[in-house]
Amino acid sequence: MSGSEDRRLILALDVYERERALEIAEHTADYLWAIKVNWPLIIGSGLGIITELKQVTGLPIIADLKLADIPNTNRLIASKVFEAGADYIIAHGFVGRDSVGAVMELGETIIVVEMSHPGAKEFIQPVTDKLIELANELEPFGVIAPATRPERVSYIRSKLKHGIKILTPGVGAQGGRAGEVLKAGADYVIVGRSIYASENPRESARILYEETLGV
Ligand code: 3DU
Repeated sequence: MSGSEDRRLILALDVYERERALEIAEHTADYLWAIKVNWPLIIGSGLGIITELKQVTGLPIIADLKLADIPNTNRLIASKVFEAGADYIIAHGFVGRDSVGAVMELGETIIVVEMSHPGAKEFIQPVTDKLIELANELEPFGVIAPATRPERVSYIRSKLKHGIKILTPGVGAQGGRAGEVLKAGADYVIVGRSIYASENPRESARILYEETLGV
């Protein structure tokens, strides 16, 4: 196993229950770069789960809130979430540079430039170029791109400023493959169900981690 700086796997911990979340996090932490927390876990366990996951694993925590509101509301939400210990917040870019900027003023931000589900082709993909331009201007920590479409990840990589990371959900349950999307230019893969809903989350995380090595 390598140091955490070499790890490229992010666990999407989309369970409701605090105990289950902490147990899965503890068992898989050795193979992860970070843990991503989304609404299901925050609604099920409260915001304090961010603080606890950090304490238990020592890993960075990404709050996947997909913030998409006016600057003031984005700011009100983001300040509480960063206060709870989140290291990164995911925000939508389509709401405009002022809304994204409000989050970026408070901490490290990740902007959605394209999503992984089929419906992303309806409204998001047509404006991906604009969202990439926004990211290049604001220079966030990273962007979200679809692991289900490696050719789109290559495209986004080719347009994105050097240094902005690409994080890709959609590996496993949604059909994307870790090795393929990393080869296409992703920096990190985000995996939820294939790890937390498997018989043995630690072993599933290990297999995925091995797949990310040497790509
Ligand atoms: O499909 P999975 O179970 O591996 O979970 C993927 C996670 O990533 C989940 O939290 C989902 O809300 C998030 N996500 C996407 O799946 C696709 C996106 O474009 C953005 C986030």
